[in-house]
Amino acid sequence: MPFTPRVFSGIKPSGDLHLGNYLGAIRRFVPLQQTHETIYCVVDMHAITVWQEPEDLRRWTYEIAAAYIASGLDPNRSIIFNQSQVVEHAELGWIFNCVARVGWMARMTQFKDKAGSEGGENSEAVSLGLFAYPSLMAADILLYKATGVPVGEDQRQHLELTRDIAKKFNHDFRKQIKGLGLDEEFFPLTESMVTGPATRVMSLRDGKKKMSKSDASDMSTIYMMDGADTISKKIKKATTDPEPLPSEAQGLEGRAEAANLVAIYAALSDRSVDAVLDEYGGSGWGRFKPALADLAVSVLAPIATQMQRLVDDRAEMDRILGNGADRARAIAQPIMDDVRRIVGFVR
Ligand code: AQP
Repeated sequence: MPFTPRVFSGIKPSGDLHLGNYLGAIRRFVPLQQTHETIYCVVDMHAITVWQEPEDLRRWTYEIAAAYIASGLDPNRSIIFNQSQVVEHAELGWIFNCVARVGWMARMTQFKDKAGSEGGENSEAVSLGLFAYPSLMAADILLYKATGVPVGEDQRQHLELTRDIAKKFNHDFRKQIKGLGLDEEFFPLTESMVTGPATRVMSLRDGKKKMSKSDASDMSTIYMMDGADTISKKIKKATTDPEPLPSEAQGLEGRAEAANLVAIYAALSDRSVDAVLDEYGGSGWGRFKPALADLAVSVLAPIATQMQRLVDDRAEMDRILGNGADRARAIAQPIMDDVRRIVGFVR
């Protein structure tokens, strides 16, 4: 039987949401509601792989759910919830810890980056959870047999690993899967959906560094809740080179900062990089930066206002997250029942 076209994605509440999260993930979640069953999660269990103040974790959890809705996700259509409310994520994550190999995890560049920044040379100082992060991520996706995951470029390697885990599970348990009369391809080989001009938004201060929640420099990151003046100031002060904009995308090669700002403009206006350069080719930054600032404010300001309204109404947010968790569980539980039988757990 073919798998239901179903999308899963999540964001971890580990800091204030930024333009990279918006363009690389959230904005792209919205149109998928028309074509897929959509499940969007706030992955709080991933957030605690590095220390989080519990009060901040709670606040960011509400903020991300609010950002989903304020950006156009309809909670009656999409399933919106926080991961820890559906305990099956942890259960399948554990099973996948026993399917995945230590060597697979050790190759993950995100782990190497984070272990580097947390523990210096000594990657043994980081949590065990951080090391196992990708197998919990595989569980998030496969718990719903999701066929696609919209993410930014930085998550591509983790999605490859999700496919490796699905393949190994399907292979290791093929006899049991067949014996139970289930489809041989029990877990799908989920596709990563990394599309659009801004799948890797870079820091405004350093075109070689990803824009990230945990960047210490405020000026390098546009936050979704930044006010209009702050957004304009950050864009106007963004690092660039002295050259005018080229007329074709090729002319952006070797100009990381310029390429980043043009990609942001393209993604915010739903145009291609070429279309943006058609309009701005030959212009200097004095023309382009104010236009980008106006565009960013016109997209982000109404979202921020709506986010604030939603986070102020915790009762409503709790209702939405609770309802989403109930609907998520209804999909996950029958799949977990099969997994337990396949693995040989007695119930
Ligand atoms: N700079 C980015 N450009 C495009 N997409 C991005 N994403 C993150 N940064 C960029 C996408 O946002 C989604 C959620 O990411 P996450 O919060 O789960 O983890 P992350 O990728 O580690 O994000 P951060 O902001 O860098 O958080 P910290 O600093 O806490 O690690 C994913 O789809 C991701 O691709």
